[in-house]
Amino acid sequence: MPHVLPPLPYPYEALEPHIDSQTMKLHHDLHHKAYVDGLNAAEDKLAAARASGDFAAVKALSRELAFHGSGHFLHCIFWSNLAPAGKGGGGQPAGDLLAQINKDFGSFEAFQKQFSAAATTVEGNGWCILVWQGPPGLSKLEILTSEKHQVNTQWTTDPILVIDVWEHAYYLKYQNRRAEYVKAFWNVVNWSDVTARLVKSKK
Ligand code: MN3
Repeated sequence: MPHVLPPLPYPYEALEPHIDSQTMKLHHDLHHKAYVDGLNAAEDKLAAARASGDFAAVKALSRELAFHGSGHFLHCIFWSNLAPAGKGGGGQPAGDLLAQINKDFGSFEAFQKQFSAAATTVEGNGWCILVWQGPPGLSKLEILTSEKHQVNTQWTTDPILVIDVWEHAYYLKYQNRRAEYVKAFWNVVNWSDVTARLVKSKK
């Protein structure tokens, strides 16, 4: 089954003024679409290699699979992590997520400062990712960054909150002012979605 580009769960302009409509349209319709197309192409070529027994290109294809697959799946989480400000987006988390954040980071304020600092200082293209570290004995939230998203930073974790800090995610509106984009991001975080991801990961 080929992968398909999922529609945004809200209109392009829904996150204004924090994330602008033109960026959302380019980011979703062109950038995310390219990952979906690239992932399908890599899977098709790997299937052809298995059918023919010719694995001469497997090194490049494995990289394509990781690059486009990671790009596709992280963007799916990113879109669903966001919601219009004041209509599901922004504010603070509650319930299980807030309790876990307080346990692992001391307070929501301390968590938010660490996440913002980590997102702002990722070198070049990348992501800042809140993950659930699932194996028994670990069971905690951690903030990780990925400078090349084809390279996973910890294979045992589930990403539950991600921010895209590749330049295409903010350059039209914020140019080189990534810190302003990261600050605006908090106004559109959909904490219900992040909490649901945490609850599912803990099971
Ligand atoms: Mn992106």
